[in-house]
Amino acid sequence: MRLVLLGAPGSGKGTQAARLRDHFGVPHISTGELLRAAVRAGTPIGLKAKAVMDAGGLVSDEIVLTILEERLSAGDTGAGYILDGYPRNLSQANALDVLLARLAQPVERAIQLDVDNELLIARLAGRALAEGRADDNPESVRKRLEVYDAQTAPVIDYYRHQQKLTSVDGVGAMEEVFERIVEALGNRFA
Ligand code: B4P
Repeated sequence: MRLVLLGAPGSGKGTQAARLRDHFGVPHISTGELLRAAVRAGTPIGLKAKAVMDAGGLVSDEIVLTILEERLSAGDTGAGYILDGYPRNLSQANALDVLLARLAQPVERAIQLDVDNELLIARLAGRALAEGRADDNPESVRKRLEVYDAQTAPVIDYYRHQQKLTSVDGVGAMEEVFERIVEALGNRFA
């Protein structure tokens, strides 16, 4: 199964991707996690990315594509992958199609998690208290939601035009949302 998970910050992408990984037995590849790992490790990429991430902006396409290519070359995606947080703009969506065509692993499906802004803000405020992530402060959250509307929302139409998109209601208990996604994916991947 080769799946892209789309959704605003706080929509549950990371949460559901981890469950889908366990369910389908394919790797969960989160560009946010890869970038946070680079920041923790203090690599040159991490040093460049940190300020942008903390402010709620998008890290440059070039940097993110570099870490994604590196991750995809690990050789564990033969049975598929769950991509979480990539692509985040149309240029990344195009770059991804080129990269995956080269690897003969094109995206099969895209799932969009639909959650309204009020709930997104509440969830991220909860995570700020629980985990203290540097980009979950109110100002950065506001910026991330703006960036999502301006740059990432058009990616939804990109996959709709490719007839790969299914929108799933992301409101409800985590388990309920997970069941909706599995149902949306249908028996094809079970
Ligand atoms: P990400 O790590 O992708 O962070 P995110 O969009 O905030 O989503 P995340 O997956 O963490 O949260 P989730 O919705 O699961 O990106 C962080 C930053 O990295 C970006 O702002 C950007 O700077 C950079 N970046 C990453 N990818 C990039 C790219 N491709 N290009 C450029 N820059 C990039 O969950 C949020 C919270 O909601 C959690 O606390 C969770 O417990 C809770 N939650 C989830 N589901 C719930 C439910 N059903 N009910 C109640 N709570 C729920």
